[in-house]
Amino acid sequence: PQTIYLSEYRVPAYLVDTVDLRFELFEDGTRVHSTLAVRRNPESDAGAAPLELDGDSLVLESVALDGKALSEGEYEDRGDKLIVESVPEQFELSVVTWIEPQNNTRLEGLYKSSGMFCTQCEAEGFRCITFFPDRPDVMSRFRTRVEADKSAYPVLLSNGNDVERGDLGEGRHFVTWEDPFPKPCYLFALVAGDLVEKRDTFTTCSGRDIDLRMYVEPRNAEKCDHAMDSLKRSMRWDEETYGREYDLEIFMIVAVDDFNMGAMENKGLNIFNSSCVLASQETATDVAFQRIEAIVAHEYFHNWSGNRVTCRDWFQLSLKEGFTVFRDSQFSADVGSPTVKRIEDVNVLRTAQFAEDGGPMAHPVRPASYMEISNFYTLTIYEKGAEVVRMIHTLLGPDMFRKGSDLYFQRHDGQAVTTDDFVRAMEDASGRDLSQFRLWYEQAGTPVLDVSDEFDSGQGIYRLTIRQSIPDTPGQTGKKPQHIPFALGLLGSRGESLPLRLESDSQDAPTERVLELTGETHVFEFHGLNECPVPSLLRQFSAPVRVRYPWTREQMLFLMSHDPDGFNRWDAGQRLAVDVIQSLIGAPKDSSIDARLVAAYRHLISDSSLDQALVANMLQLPSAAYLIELAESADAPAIHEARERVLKHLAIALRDDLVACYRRNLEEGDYAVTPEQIARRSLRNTALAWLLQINDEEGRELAQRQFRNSDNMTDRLGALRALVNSDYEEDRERVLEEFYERFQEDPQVVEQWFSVQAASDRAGQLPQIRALLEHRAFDWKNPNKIRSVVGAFAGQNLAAFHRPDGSGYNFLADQVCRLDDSNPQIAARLVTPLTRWKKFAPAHSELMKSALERIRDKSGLSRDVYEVVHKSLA
Ligand code: B3K
Ligand code: ZN
Repeated sequence: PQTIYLSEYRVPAYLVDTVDLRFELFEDGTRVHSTLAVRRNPESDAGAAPLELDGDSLVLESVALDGKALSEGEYEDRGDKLIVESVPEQFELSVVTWIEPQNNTRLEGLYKSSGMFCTQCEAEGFRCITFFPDRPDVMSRFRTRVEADKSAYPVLLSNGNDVERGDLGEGRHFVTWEDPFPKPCYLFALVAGDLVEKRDTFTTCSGRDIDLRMYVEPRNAEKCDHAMDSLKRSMRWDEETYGREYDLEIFMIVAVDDFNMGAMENKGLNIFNSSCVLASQETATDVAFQRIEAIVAHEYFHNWSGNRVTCRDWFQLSLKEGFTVFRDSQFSADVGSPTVKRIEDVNVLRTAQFAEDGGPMAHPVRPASYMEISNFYTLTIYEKGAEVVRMIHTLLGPDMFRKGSDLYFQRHDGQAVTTDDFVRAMEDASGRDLSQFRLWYEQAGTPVLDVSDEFDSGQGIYRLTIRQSIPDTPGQTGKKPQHIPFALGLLGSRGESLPLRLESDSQDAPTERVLELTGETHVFEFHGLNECPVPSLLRQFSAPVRVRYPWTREQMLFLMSHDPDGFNRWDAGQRLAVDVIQSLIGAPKDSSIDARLVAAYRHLISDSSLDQALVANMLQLPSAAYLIELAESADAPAIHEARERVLKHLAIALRDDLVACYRRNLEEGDYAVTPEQIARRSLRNTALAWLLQINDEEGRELAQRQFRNSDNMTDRLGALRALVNSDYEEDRERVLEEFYERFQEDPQVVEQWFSVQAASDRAGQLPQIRALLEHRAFDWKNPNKIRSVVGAFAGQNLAAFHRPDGSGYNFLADQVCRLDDSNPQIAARLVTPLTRWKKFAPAHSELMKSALERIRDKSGLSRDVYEVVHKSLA
């Protein structure tokens, strides 16, 4: 496969002003008629170059130029390109292609999912529909006519407004859609199916009534309310927070079962993975409710950050993704608990994005090259990209940031631009110089901050030294220091916040500051202190960096209960738990566990005056994945064992407190997804999980009762998970069976049922995983099912995946090879755990590497998997 370089970007030689599409949908294939109004790009120096259109898996039926059919000598069909050698300055090109959506298992372009037609065009799926300059800097106005059998496909949708509809005879009908906004073809969408429609309206800030419509299969009609409410909240929030009003008369959401990712922001017609949009109290957990709200918001926010202002090329992907993730996380923080939202985001970032940034696929937020763009929809582009925008927000402050975003939207409305344009708008609006800050887009790798301190009691000066370094990553060495906002506070011995008096300061200094690190080393002196303070570093995780500081356990315990920054309280607790678990890795079985950890957890569990949402998060021990990420040479089974030991130790010591905590959090009114109720459910389910780790009979009874009687999926699944992960083998079998019996008709619930098993070291050993793959509810064509079994096994069931005999690795390699032919995008995603082979102790890493080599040697490897595997082995 070829590598594409940012440095080779050239403006398009031809532009397409309008696109007229006509789809004839049939059961054995689809005929696509396309007419493009093409003209030479005045900004291109390519002159009278041949016209080149992208294509993939198309059967070309005819080509005509200005209404005149071209004969075969007048164009060249190379499969991946249609080339017309000589074209006038301005012309109309008509192309007819034949495609087979019913056989499309890659789920890119036009395909079928449970009987309906749907599309996925980002990044390069439109070329699987018709020949077209498939690049985001070609923006066109689309008119789309969809024709299909009326009884099988009563609903026919595309972008924009429906302008015409009618019957065609022989039981067929058509609808024509017109999208007034020029857009790149990756935002094109088409849906045809037998769907029910849910309607609502939203009145915008300027008083326009927007038609909101959700389209789902009839059996899902009752699972739309939450998404619809989330949509209305998002629309209001974007008006209030960013001054962004919706621009079309209709906004549509469609749910489809077979989808490669979460959802897609097609103009006016968002398409969602069913699991990211459908919810009811009985079938969706709190986590699912929150995820749906966040994804609905994310896709909606793209209407401005992505659609009205789009990307010039795919290297700029984070322009829309990083910014939109930042926007959706602000939204979630505003409608829920800001501290908890920050904790969740940082957990993902530190566990998974840091691992990516330290591994063989590490790349900058704005990559310089790629082979397959689908592989670059990564945690770095999305989450680190969002952190970069968050840092701009921190450096500029909310008001200047808003001025910057206003300027960005106004200046670039209707354009395809770069991350640099975004930063420039922020600079121009605020007057700040972000030239060094731009390195965050160019340099890969997680910066490390080595922090040391000393207290000069004679002068009352606390001296903080911060040294910055950025590790080498593939293809990048000798990096320059970056511009890092570093928020901190200092605490006195009674837990009080001390004034941060930098030398030059007057008397009333603030108790929190954002220091700006720009050089390799900085020394900060804080004056007027009577005692050595306890530093609270990197509050709110103000930058995506690793902080190294020689914390003592006393300091961690102190911050855990005194830091006014909720995020840092949680972080101190995590650090303490990490420290305790790490000290037990490979230690003798009878080595003691620090009693202060137990005392700290007891305090958290029993003091109900604490913020319960924060407590619910503080009780979660650091995940095995995070502990692996922190390790130099990870011994996964030993890490898993040490973590389990600590958990059991805590559960035994706190047994009575856990039962009391469970009972205290039992009562609540009608089910609602509020931070308070989420915290209660989380606390009681954590208590259950812990009690079942120590075979507690009372816990077992509580779990069984909760499993049968709960009125919501959070509690039912919590009880199921606790029982499945216990030693009560008969209970495990029984509840799994009962659960399946009850919910077998609901794919979203069956997915959860699969992943509870696949992620469990009790229910998810290899023979059981193989049995799940044979289960009648499993479907190799459905990405959600694959993720819930194979993905959950390799990503969450670390004990089983990292078995010393390498069987877990080989299993994964087999599944990747199997999927590579049918769905390369999903196959390439599944490889991820193996790409981390260098992180593990030699016995494991050798076996992981040879599993990768087996994948590499498969014949006819897709470009997607090729890139990941070859870069990982390099
Ligand atoms: N923009 C899409 C992701 C498309 C992925 C293509 N492989 C969803 C989103 O980020 O909103
Ligand atoms: Zn997005």
